[in-house]
Amino acid sequence: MEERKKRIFSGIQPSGELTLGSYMGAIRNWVQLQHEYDCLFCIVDEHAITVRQEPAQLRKRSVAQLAQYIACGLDPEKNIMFIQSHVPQHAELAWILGCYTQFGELSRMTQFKAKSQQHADNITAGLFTYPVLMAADILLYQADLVPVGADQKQHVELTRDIAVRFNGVYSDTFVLPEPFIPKLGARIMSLDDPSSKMSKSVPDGCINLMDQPEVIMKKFKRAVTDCETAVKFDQANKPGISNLLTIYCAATGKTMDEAEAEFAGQGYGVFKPAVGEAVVELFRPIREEADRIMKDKAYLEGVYKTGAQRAQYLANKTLSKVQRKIGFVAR
Ligand code: AQP
Repeated sequence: MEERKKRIFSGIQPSGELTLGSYMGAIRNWVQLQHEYDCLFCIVDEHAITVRQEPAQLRKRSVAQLAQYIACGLDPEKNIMFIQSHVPQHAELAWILGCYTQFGELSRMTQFKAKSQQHADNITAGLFTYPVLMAADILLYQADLVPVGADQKQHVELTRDIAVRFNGVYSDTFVLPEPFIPKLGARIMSLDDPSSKMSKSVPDGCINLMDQPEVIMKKFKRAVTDCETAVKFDQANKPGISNLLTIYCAATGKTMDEAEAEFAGQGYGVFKPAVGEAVVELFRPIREEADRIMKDKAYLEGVYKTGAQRAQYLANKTLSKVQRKIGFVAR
């Protein structure tokens, strides 16, 4: 039998503008990996509603995010690109997997703890079971690899635990996925507060993919650093500068040693705008291409509709197998 190519599933919530964090932690790696793997790239709108969204904004952002994926270099011919809510098998499998997930496991998820503090007035069951839906997203496609930033590692590990448990009860059903976490840029921090992750639903300290150059430059010039002058990577004592160095290296392809040597003795007044320039140049062609693609609504609709059909075909295979194994009557 011909061996199938290894498969990747990954997605981003349309819960805000795509950021430098989403780009460095996820999309940039997708662009590389699309050449070696069979890939599914999703806009996970069902995850986004685990916290309150404004409907018109959610709809607009979901389509804009697809345009931005394509502008970043993801090829809709090569990859399956779709919107999660267009493939109802995600929600169906999530229900089933929820019955194979422990309350205690979900209670230990750090993202749930952080987000329930952030949204203390609206801690929904959906926010709590978010990792089960993520497990369904991944297992539905028998993904081998899940490229994510470091913050999502715990969810991929839980996905594996659920899959191992299910396979143990019903014999091999799911491929066990591995997280793929980049060496550089796995955790980009906020420019306002280098102790917290840059997050698209917390606009302060966030660089957005679609920000205009002057906005990017302003944000970098204002970035929080320290009261020294040396441009040196030192995570513990210089978290702001270390974050900026990481961004600079990821944006330019330079090594940390090269970057430190380049700014030796120059001070932050030179370094911060240089990081800004590097990001401006990295994002400029993406922003221009995304603006162009956004004007072609028919093209985008074609991409997400075709993507959903192709995804449903694969999703159905797994879902039917699962339903049969657990004892549901065939439809
Ligand atoms: N700051 C970051 N550094 C590196 N990687 C990051 N990712 C997100 N922020 C950073 C990675 O990008 C993908 C986005 O996933 P998501 O939007 O589905 O979930 P998230 O991790 O919750 O992202 P945000 O920006 O923090 O969104 P909100 O604010 O809505 O919760 C993932 O692969 C993530 O690891």
